[in-house]
Amino acid sequence: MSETLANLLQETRQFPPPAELAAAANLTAEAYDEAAADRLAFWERQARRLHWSKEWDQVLDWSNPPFAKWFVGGQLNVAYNCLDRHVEAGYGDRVAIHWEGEPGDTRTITYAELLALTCQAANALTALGVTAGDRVAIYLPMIPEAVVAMLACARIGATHSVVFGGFSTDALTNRIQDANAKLVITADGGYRRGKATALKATVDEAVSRCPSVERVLVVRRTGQEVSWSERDVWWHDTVETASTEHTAEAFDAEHPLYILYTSGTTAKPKGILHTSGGYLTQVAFTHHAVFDLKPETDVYWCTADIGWVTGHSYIVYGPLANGATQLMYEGTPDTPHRGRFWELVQKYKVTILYTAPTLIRTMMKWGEDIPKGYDLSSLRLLGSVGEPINPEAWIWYRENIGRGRCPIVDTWWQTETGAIMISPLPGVTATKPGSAMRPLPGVSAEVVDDQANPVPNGGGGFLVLTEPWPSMLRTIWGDDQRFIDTYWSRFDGLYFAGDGAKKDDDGDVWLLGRVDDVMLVSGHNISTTEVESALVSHPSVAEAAVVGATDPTTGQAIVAFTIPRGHVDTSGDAGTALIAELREHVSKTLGPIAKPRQIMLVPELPKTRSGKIMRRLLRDVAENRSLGDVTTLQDSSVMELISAGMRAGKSDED
Ligand code: 6R9
Repeated sequence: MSETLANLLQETRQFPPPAELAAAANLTAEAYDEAAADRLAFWERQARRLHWSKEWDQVLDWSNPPFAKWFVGGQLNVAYNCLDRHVEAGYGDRVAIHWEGEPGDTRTITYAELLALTCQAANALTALGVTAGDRVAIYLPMIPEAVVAMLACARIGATHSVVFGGFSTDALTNRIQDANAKLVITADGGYRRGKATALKATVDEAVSRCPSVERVLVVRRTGQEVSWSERDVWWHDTVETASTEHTAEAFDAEHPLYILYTSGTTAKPKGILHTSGGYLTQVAFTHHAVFDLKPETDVYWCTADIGWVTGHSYIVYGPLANGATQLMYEGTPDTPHRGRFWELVQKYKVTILYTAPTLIRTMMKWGEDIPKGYDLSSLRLLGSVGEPINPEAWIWYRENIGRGRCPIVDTWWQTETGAIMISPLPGVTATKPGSAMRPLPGVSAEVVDDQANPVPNGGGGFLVLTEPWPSMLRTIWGDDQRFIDTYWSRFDGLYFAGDGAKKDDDGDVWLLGRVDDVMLVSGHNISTTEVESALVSHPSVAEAAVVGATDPTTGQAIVAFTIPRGHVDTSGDAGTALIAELREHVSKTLGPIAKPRQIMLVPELPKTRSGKIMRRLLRDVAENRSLGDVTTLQDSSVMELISAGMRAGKSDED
């Protein structure tokens, strides 16, 4: 029998939950049993965390798969659940958002204030002709108005489509056109890396190609010069002069809440559609369960941008549905200095931090002396999302940020799943560095081989979801067939996530990267993640990206791009010696089959705007092809540096 995916990496360290946290945890091990006993009854109980204007008649309608309906017949208002009910319960004075601008300006917004702002925006949107079912594009920096705009749409039943503020005119144009948006909400600009960047100019250009757009609503953030047309209105002239009273109307549980385009690198972006009742149920439940949120005392910080699903589910809808107090930061981690994030944790006494492996590995590269300079004793729980977290990065995070005290929750999920699916429970799970561990209560996942048979413990294969879940995508906007083809056709009746995974000897799940990236070396399927983790486990390495390049003898050969840690000397002979040592290190850690043919030492890696490594571009470099489309790249000069290094032969090869 041929293997689906080799299982090379062995990791035996394990960390039980801190006793104090476990004793007061929001969820105990019983939650798994309760959900297993009756999954739908479990989700029904979670739905009761919300306020429903009308109770549902049926928990799940799965009579027409893969088109699910959750909480059929139920009605609720998503914004009411995130705002009004907390104010009505007496928590109006609780801070919802501590906001910090990149230049250092701050705002503190209570739940009562956030409600008033959202009511004003809802009234203004209505006055601009937006009604339930219309699409609204939101193209804003990380300012509180972004949250207000999303909630105002939800309040009046308009479907928002948030487009990341770093995207180009073309990306914005395509997304506005695909959704036929009637209104665009933007700002003059925003602050990033110490500079005021322009947004309005991009919108002007995009909108000239988007006949569906009737009005453009503009927040003044930087005060920079903008051109103006009849279709434009200022936020401060409309929203801030509108009434602060607005009665929220209830909408159907399956009313569309938002479209979010996945950052496809080649094909046309997919408009992932999420609806209301099931989505809000699962984001609220998971935020409560996975982050162990205590709304009275915690200060929660998710460092994602609002333009990604993590910002939607774990800055806006989950935390606000749970009445959390959170920090929101406009800028980048290195402005004005590399300690900015830790300075913010210290200043706001952040207790729960949710960030991405890319950020952790960047911090590793900058060195542990930077976080050492700050008081991080307020932290009690750390989270990770976006990519597999290499065991050494996990340990670095635990030691240098969590100071050995805080549990780490490595949360696997996707834009399509809407909410966290596989993750430790912080008061229950003994975590393993690099593993997302088990599906959450109420979630059914499996690792299967190419015949859809579950792999045994110790085996690798494809990650699938075997039962519908409340926050699942409902379709791809305007393209049901593509929804079926992309996610439901590879394995009959199963949702195929596109990720490789393995089960260890205890049955715990380890994510191994996108299956498109798996390398085929001398007949063995080797995951990029495992080789990258082996490289990162060397003390001189901060970050690594691995690709398979065509090879005349082995089919594909492993080529690794490696970023050294800050203190490491890579000049001349020292660099050559390090490369030889790293190849040996991988061979020893994973076996000779995984020994890279080539290792390049590079200063940066090509990443998407959400921080995921773009291996496709590195494959082009490794195979000496001209570079494909680099427009979704975070920093396009990175590729020139890497290609130049490759040409100069700064690598080692047998
Ligand atoms: C939330 C988000 C989804 C893809 C997903 C997987 C990767 C996310 C991960 C992870 C390993 C984790 N991914 N979390 N891989 N461990 N904890 O990132 O959504 O932008 O749609 O990306 O990200 O490959 O399939 P999205």
